[in-house]
Formats: sequence, C-alpha cells, structure tokens
Amino acid sequence: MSVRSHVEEAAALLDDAARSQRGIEQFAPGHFTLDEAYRVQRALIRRRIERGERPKGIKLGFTSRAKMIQMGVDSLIWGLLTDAMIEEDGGAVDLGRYIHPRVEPEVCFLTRKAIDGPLTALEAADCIEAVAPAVEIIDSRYREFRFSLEDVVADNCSSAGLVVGMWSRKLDGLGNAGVRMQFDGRDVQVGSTGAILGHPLRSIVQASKLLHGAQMALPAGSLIMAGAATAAEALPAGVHVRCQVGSGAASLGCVE
Ligand code: OOG
Repeated sequence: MSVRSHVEEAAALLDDAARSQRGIEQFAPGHFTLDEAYRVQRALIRRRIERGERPKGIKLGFTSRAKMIQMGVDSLIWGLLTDAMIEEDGGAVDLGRYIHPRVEPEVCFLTRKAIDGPLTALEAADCIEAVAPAVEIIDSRYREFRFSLEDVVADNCSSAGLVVGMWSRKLDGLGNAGVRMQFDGRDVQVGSTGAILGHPLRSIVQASKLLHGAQMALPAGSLIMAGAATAAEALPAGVHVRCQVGSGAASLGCVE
C-alpha cells in the first residue's frame, strides 16, 4: 500500500475542490513550509497536465500594494498557468466553473525568448514579444478567500481563468498607463500600471529570479501575467467586465 505524502495529499484536496467547485478549509498553521507549498503547487499542475492540459506560462501575485493590503499578505508569489485557464476575449464566461470568482485588471506579456536565468530590466524588455491588457479571474479554493501565504501558494495563487486582449508590440508608456476596470460601463477599480512594482517590466525581472531559484526555465512563447494593478472585485452573474490598460482593453461577459 502506498502512503501519499502530505504534499500529494494537499494537491489532491485542492485539485478536487477546483473540479467540484467546493471550497475547503485552509490548512492548519505550520501544515507546510513555503517550500512545500510550492511543491504542492507543482503537484497540482502535474495532475492537470496528466489530464491533458498544457503549460502556458506563469503569473505573479501580490505585485501591487492594493492587492497585498486587500488580502493581508506581503510577499510576492507566483503560480503556473495552463491552456485550460484561458477564456476568450469578448466571450462569455461560465460562472458554474468557479467557486467564488473575482476579477482583477492586469498586464500580460508574451515572451519571444526563453527565460533561463536572472535578467536585468533591459534584458527583460528584450525578452518580450508583445504586451496586452488582461483580466485575471482568481478563485480561491479556500472558503471565504481566507488563506495564509503558504495556503495561497499551494492553491496555485488562486489561478483560475484569464482573458487576454489585443497584443501590442509597443512597450513605451507601459510604466504609467491608466488602468480601469468597468462592470457594465461603470468604473469599479481605477489605477495605474505603475502600481505593479513601479513598472510592469519589473515583474519579468522578478519572474526570472523566481524561475532561477526554482531551477526552472520558461520557453519562448509563454505568457507572464504581471499581477493585478488594483484590488480584485467579486464577479457577479450577468455583468460585462472590461479592463482597459492605456488605450487597449480586454473584456468578458459572464453567464451562469
Ligand atoms: C491571490 C492571487 C493574487 C495578484 O494579481 O495579485 C493575484 C489572491 O488574491 O487570491 O493574482
């Protein structure tokens, strides 16, 4: 009889919670270390890959003060994206796939080179093929979105869905572009891309260090979600969401 490690056990619990849309209690304090939490995250993604999903890139979390304050967590975290998380820009999202989804306005990068070592800001810019406005749909597998840093890391940083708008090759002005998230044409969050680590390109620098620390590389053609520029908003049924970054936008409607 094989006894599953507590890392595999936690990955199975979180994976089942996502698939059944049933939230679970957060783990007891000290249940796992941060290092083990990242191992849970990888085990979780392995299960998805075994079911046929394909790796698509990475996302950063808590890169803005607004998000850290909202969730009471003060360290940058990162998670892994798969193709199954991508929702169509301008399409309708089936809320039945989620537990208690929230949306946040983001900047998404597409890489043109592999990232396989720590980068400077200048090198980071050289790795980018294009940038797009994006909406991230986060959905904690923990009841009431309550978690510790280790819990949220184990839960793949609440990753659930993402909508990527039109790609642009222009990175000028990205350090201070207006960000606006609207529900049915009404502003629910406004901010600036400068809220993301001072400049969203810094998220690529951070990502390169995190990847290096984890002895991982990111192939060319990957997506990197830079982290929300503002706090997240609960996603109610029936609203149309639009996230504008500078002059570009990504949007989605939701159906139940
Ligand atoms: C964790 C995910 C944080 C971001 O962009 O900061 C995140 C959460 O808030 O549930 O995605």
